[in-house]
Amino acid sequence: MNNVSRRGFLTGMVGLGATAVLPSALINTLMVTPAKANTAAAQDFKGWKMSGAHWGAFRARVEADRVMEIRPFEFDKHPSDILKGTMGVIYSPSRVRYPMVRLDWFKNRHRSNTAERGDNRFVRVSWDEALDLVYDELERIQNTYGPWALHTANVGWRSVGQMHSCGNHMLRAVGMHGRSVGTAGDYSTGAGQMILPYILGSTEVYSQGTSWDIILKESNVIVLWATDLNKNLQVGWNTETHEAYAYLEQLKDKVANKEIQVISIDPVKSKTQNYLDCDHQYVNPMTDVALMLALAHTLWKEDLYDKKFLDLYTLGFDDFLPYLKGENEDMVEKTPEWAAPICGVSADRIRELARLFAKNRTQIIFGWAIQRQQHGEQPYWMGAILAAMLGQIGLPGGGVSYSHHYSSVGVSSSGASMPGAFPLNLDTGRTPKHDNTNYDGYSSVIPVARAVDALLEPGKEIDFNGHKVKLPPYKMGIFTGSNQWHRHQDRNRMKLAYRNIETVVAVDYNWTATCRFADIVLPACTPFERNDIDAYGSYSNRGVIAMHKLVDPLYHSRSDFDIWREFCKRFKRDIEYSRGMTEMQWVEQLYNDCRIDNAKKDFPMPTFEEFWDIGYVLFPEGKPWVRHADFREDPEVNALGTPSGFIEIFSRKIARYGYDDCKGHPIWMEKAERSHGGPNSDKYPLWLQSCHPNERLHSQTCESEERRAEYTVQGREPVYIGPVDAERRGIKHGDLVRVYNDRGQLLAGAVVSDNYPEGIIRIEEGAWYGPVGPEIGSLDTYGDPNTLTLDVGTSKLAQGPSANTCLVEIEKFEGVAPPVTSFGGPNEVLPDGSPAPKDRA
Ligand SMILES: Nc1nc2c(c(=O)[nH]1)N[C@H]1C(S)=C(S)[C@@H](COP(=O)(O)OP(=O)(O)OC[C@H]3O[C@@H](n4cnc5c(=O)[nH]c(N)nc54)[C@H](O)[C@@H]3O)O[C@H]1N2
Ligand SMILES: Nc1nc2c(c(=O)[nH]1)N[C@H]1C(S)=C(S)[C@@H](COP(=O)(O)OP(=O)(O)OC[C@H]3O[C@@H](n4cnc5c(=O)[nH]c(N)nc54)[C@H](O)[C@@H]3O)O[C@H]1N2
Ligand SMILES: [Mo]
Repeated sequence: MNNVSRRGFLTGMVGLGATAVLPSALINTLMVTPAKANTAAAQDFKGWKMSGAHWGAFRARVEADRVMEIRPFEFDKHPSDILKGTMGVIYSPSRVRYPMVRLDWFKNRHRSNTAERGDNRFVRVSWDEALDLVYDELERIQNTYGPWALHTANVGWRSVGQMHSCGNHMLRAVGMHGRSVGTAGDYSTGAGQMILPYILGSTEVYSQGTSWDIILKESNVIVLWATDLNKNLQVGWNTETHEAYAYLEQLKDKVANKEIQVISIDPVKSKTQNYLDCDHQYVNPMTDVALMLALAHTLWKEDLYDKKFLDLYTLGFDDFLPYLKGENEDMVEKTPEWAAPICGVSADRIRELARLFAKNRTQIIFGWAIQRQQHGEQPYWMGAILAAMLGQIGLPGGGVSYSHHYSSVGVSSSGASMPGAFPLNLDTGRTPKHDNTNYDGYSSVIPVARAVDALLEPGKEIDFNGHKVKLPPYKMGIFTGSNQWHRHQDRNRMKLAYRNIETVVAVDYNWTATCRFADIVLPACTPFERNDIDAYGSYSNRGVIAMHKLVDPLYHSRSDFDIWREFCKRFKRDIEYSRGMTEMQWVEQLYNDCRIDNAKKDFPMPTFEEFWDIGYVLFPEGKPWVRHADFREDPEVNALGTPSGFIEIFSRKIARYGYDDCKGHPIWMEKAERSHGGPNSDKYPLWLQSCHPNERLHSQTCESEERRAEYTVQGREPVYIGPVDAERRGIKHGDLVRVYNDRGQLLAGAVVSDNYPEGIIRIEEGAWYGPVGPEIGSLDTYGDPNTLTLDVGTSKLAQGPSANTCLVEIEKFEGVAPPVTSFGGPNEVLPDGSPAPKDRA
């Protein structure tokens, strides 16, 4: 999700949010004294610098150009432990120290032996050499092939900071040179963001949700459906405030006092379920649609559904009902008795839940993992239908949400404007050096998760959201601010695919597997080695944060801005690229533009100098807000963005596409592989869920040695397993294990936990890939779950990633374990292949 798309949704949201009208005097107080903060603590930070990360704002004590200590920003009352990994990112032994070129590429350029990719032998070059190589390659690509041969894959969790947003820098600079193949969608919500505009009129996944104040006051029942708030609210798209945790504390009290009943519908006992000590409703993995259909069936059969709501606000219930009744498609009635053996919830319990939801003010809250699986569109659609049948959409504390686990959604927006970003597009009227729009019949935009397919099935035509996409067999890829060799599924398939690509450029500050599998690696500095500015609170718009440069760029690293400006010198467009401005001039301008905007909205801000000195500006909380309330109030005036303006239970538009895996209404479909009696479970009985890490942000901070020491087992990534499955295989807590299927194999360290029922294990995504060697099938020495995951699109509609559709087996590892190869950077060699001397500066 690049900066533009996510902020784009936010801008839309701000318009809907309430603008707080408060006396200026109060705002001024809030500007200088953090609201609700421990002000005594603020005094201790004299001389400390301020910065921010996805995992929170912080203060840093710096001495003699070295960061000595990091502490959470005093406004942050629920700082995340991920902060503990920050110093280990800066001072990681895995830092990219110099521009590096893969040995065989150094010798043979684009005709290199691509099967050697991943052997990690690299030659050090100067910055000038490296940027010349990148430039020469781009010239060659544009002259020999054209824009279809270049893939710019910037979509990822690049660091916070509006000025240095590294994807923007790469896209603007490379865009000045020539056009390329871009991406649509993202790995987070591939299926969700495509399906929900047809059903509810917006992506919903990136929308502000009903305020927690209101939920806590009005809801009697909260259904946490596949969502782990306490774990996932640790990070935000902009510098995270962690304000949502204050509401989770209140919710915990209300659960204890039996004021609100919370039910977590999840195959595992989540961190949130444990924290709230709320009800846990087990469900077999990937079978939620069957459970939802049976809930809907009960509501219909027992006449518990809201006919008036369906009449006034929805379309197509009558087209859906025959499927529920078993009068078409599979001719099976979707009774609780039908669903029970599929989803593992008893028929009586299903009826009980349906009655409970109908009788109470019920707020359904979905997470995103449930759509990161095959047919991931279906549970979201069926969830909306369930909420529509309950008739509470648009009521305070009722209805359905798809975003409350993300970036403090549900904390009311202040209504203030946030700073803009360094532009990613060319300035108006400018064209690229190679002004070629001829893609030779290939698509210029491909679904992001199908980028590996493009290399393996060149020219293949696929369906995507109502149109055809012809996959371009691109020859060169540029990665920045994303770690493709963590985020994408099925490593061995990737290895094969990458043999078909001539040149890969990676820009990063730490030597990820994406660097290891690249040809030219450019060392960026970390966000803590440059000056920047960021929004504080992605949806709450709580304030603006200064990101003071803590130390100078380490080794030979440079800021992304400096890297791409130097690149642009090669075709004399560096002044145009930077608009002749320095880093600090940009930071100041982004602040001042924001200040002008906010003055108009009666949110006064101090001068830039004052702001930079204090380190932050804070705005007061906005008014609580109810999602879809305006639509409920007047569905004609405030029509939804769906084709009809109503909630679409049946979508004529999707039906017309004629897809077999996403029809006109939600359908229960079997998966390619599924545990608990589903396909392939005889051979591989365990479902591997690769949820988002509690300890990290994806692959970020995995490079921190101190942080890793806190959670690894025998130096390997943990695999969480239940006691029954562990005992059956003779596996004990702390054992080294091999996890495998037909797609790959990895080593991990067993953590036996009661949170995991039989047939379910977890390895968190983002564990750094460390193969023994470049060969296909090679053992991963550390525990990247994407060594094992399935790489298929969710459906013809969204083509999203299906990481959570994955079966494996696990065994105790016997023998001598190979050392972990993931960390510590490249094996530096001289051009003749001999080891480079260790002591070079
Ligand atoms: N199996 C499985 N796979 C998954 C998921 C899953 O649930 N299961 N989840 C998916 C999801 S939702 C997501 S969002 C993706 C995340 O995938 P990514 O966004 O690719 O993951 P990150 O680890 O955050 O990678 C960001 C990279 O950018 C680098 N970086 C950070 N800041 C800068 C900067 O300023 N400049 C430069 N040049 N580089 C920088 C970091 O060092 C890091 O290598 O993973 C997806 N993959
Ligand atoms: N600490 C931390 N927080 C993060 C991130 C991070 O890397 N670290 N990443 C951020 C990003 S980019 C994203 S996209 C979000 C991801 O947010 P999500 O995708 O919602 O997060 P996950 O942790 O993968 O899964 C949430 C829950 O879904 C459950 N689940 C999985 N499959 C099923 C199923 O088939 N049925 C049911 N009922 N439940 C299921 C899991 O057991 C888990 O408890 O998190 C964000 N927050
Ligand atoms: Mo994500």
